[in-house]
Amino acid sequence: MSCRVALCLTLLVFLPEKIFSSEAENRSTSDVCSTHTVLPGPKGDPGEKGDTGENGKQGKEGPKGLKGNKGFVGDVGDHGLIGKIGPIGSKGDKGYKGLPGLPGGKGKPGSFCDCGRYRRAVGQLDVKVTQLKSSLQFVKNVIAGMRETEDKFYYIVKEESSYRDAMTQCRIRGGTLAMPKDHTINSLIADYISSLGLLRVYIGVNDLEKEKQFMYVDHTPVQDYSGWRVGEPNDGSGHEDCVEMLSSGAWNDVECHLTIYFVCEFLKKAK
Ligand code: GN1
Ligand code: CA
Ligand code: CA
Repeated sequence: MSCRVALCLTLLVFLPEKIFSSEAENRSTSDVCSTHTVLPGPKGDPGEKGDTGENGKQGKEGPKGLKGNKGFVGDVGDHGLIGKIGPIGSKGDKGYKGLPGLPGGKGKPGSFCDCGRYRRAVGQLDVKVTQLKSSLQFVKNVIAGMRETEDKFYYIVKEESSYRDAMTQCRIRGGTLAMPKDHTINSLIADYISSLGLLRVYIGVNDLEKEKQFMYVDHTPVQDYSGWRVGEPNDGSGHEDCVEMLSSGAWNDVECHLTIYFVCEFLKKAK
């Protein structure tokens, strides 16, 4: 058997039938084997076992599983923090009445009472208490409402008085009617009048001794400084010999029987 015939037989035995379905391959074999008649040889041994195939593709996602069983009871939690103090409780009921105390000791024997004498003494004390109350009220008013400079206190007395009564009231309290001798003191008194909501007070200036010769109550003449309102002093009625200060600080001569409040001054240290 020639080499060509052997090749032809080998092809016929071992090549799968599918190969012959191809027209091109068919034609080629026919060309090789067309001139010889051949018989098939014995069946060969089975080939070696093929290699392990590649891993298959990942399967599709399965359907949702059934709901699991209820879990076991959890562990006991940590001890909680102490709670806030609660609101104050309502008042308790009134307690029972206590037992009566022991009786007191026997008093000393009484003495003869001179009641008329005691009543008179009590009456006199009442008068004194009234006077003291009045003085205390004055002191309270003074402390609460007075003004001061380095060497003097000024106090407006809210008692409507004639000029002479006003002079007396200041004197019995240890002072005089106020004598504004410069602009600073004049302004201080004016502010004081305004702060009390007043319009006018007597000051310690007058021409009682000699008409048109205005003097302070310490007998010094009004000279270097004065606070006359425009047109004053005019001796308006022919009897205007006393002087008032208005809340603006301006001075005006008025009749001395006019009853108005007044301003006193008190020296801090006796000269
Ligand atoms: C006042 O009220 P009348 O006008 O007569 C004042 C006088 C003044 C005058 C100024 C009691 O007088 O002292 O000079 O205004 N009299 C009184 O116009 O306030
Ligand atoms: Ca006058
Ligand atoms: Ca006047």
